[in-house]
Amino acid sequence: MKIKVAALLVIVFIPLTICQAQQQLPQIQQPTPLITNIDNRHTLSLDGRWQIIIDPYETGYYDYRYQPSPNGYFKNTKPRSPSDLIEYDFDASQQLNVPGDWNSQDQKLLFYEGTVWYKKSFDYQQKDGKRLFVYFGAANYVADVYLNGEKLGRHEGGFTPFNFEIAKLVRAKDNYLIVKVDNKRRRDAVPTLNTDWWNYGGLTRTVSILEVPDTFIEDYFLQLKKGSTNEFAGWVKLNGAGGNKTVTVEIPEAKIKQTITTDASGYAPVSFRARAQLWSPENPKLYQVVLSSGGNSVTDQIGFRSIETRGTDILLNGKPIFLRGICMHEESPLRGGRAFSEDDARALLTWAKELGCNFVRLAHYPHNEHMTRMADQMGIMVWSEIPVYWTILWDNPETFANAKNQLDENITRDKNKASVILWSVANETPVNEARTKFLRALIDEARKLDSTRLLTAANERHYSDPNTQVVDDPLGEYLDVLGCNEYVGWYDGLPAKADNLQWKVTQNKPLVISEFGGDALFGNHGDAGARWTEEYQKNLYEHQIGMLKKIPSLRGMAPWILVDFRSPRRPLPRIQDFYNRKGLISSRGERKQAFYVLQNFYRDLMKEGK
Ligand code: GCB
Repeated sequence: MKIKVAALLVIVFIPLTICQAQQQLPQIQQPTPLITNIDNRHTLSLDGRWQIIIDPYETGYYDYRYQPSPNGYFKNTKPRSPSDLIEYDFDASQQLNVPGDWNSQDQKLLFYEGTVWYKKSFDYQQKDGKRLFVYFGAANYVADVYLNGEKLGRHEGGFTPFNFEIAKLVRAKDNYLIVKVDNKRRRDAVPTLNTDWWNYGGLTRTVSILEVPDTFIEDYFLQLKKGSTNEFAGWVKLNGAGGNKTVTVEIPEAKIKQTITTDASGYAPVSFRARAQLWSPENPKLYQVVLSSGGNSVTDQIGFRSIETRGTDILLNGKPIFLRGICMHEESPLRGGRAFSEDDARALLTWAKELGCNFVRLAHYPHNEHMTRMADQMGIMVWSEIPVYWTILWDNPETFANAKNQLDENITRDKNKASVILWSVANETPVNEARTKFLRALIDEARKLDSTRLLTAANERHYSDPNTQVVDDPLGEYLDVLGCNEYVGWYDGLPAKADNLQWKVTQNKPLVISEFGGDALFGNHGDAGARWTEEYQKNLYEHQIGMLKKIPSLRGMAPWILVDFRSPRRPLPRIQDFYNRKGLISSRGERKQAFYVLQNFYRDLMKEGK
């Protein structure tokens, strides 16, 4: 009998407890729809020195019962009398630069993974009829954002931008913006626990306040229609309008001026025919595009080109091309740490050009917007990727929603960049049904948002016999371009193994070898058979090139990688010292021997008109 009563109590009380817990959970507000082309809008920069509090136990967020505390550090409370007990003080705390990761700014934070609180004060004289947003280029990984003690919301994902509307909370003097940034790795996150790059935490990209009129141009898409070189198509989206507002789209140099009218949700489709000079690596022509509506006007520099496939060919503006590429991480060649500036982007892409590249794979996550803008200007085609890497939780709907959101934000930010020709949905994921379903849904999403670009993923290959490599991942069926990573000569045998390998690619689509390579410490010399020497890496590249030349459907390559980069997976003392040494250039900018092997190969390709 007693047992029955206890069971009844459990039945009655468990649901109640769950309900109460749900009520107590703070509401997670999502950021407002992403505003694009922030660089060409009226903004106030919040970059510079921010005060920070390192909070490994998240004392500033949870109370001692591990419940979210209503009086966390985001309240920025100050003692009002000498008897008040306040155990933190932003104003007396350490400072860090924003943009910038915390790991490379303070030696004690090099390996730190956890929470750091950031605070910035600012004054703002509001003007009538203006709306205000705070915009973050990126925060790695979860950001909880508060203004003057009120929560604006939360953003998850370390490499894409987000914004919140703030006018109601802003006052003329002493606003305080506080951001809790947490870069703890999680099994269910994107990426997951296991990667091969440094988990740089913090406000890694620019932060600004954006001022816009009541009704403003939130976003727009203007590209050539798939397969066409003279039909322009896209849309403009107004924020704050009812329907029936006019928007003007002008490309003065091409003598184009179109006026369109928005529907009830603020959208207006754009389409017209015109002849324009097409964007290409040889002629990276960008047009000034001016969009205006009411009191709001936004200017952009957009290139127009078509990109498509035909059989195993990739066609740029209707002509077959070969992607002479290189992979790169978003690490500064000038300072170390996360790259974030225009100078970082220019330095990296200049090195890629020196190598003879017309293409870069921005691995393994969206890089900052300077990279894609610079690639537009310099005429370098881009593979743009989200961090769906290795072994994420394919069956978890929240993991999927997170990956999809990162994909959406990446496409939203960069869909007008002519340089971006490929969206990649994943890197080296295991072949199974749940994963293929997950990735297929991402591919569908990307096609829905952008019908003009090609879809790819860096997949793997396997052996059907000791001399035959097979590329037959079922995901290939849904891709336009087959990406394939292989490490013949490094993880897979020795370099000469490449000489006798045949490649069988089952799908009749272009193949891009999206990675190959091996580690060499710059200045470490020895026999070509000795690992970690420049000679070994050079030899590996020579054998690889010999093999790749024989693959009939090969339409591009992006060896791993332009520059050595930090990785916690690489501890070997005196050789790696927590760097992945597969760079063709050292982290100090020195070219290794293999750099020149690839450079010569790319020069030969160029001579052949590829
Ligand atoms: C890979 C990964 C890349 C690694 C690389 C390596 O296959 O895609 O992220 O850094 O190999 O060096 O092992």
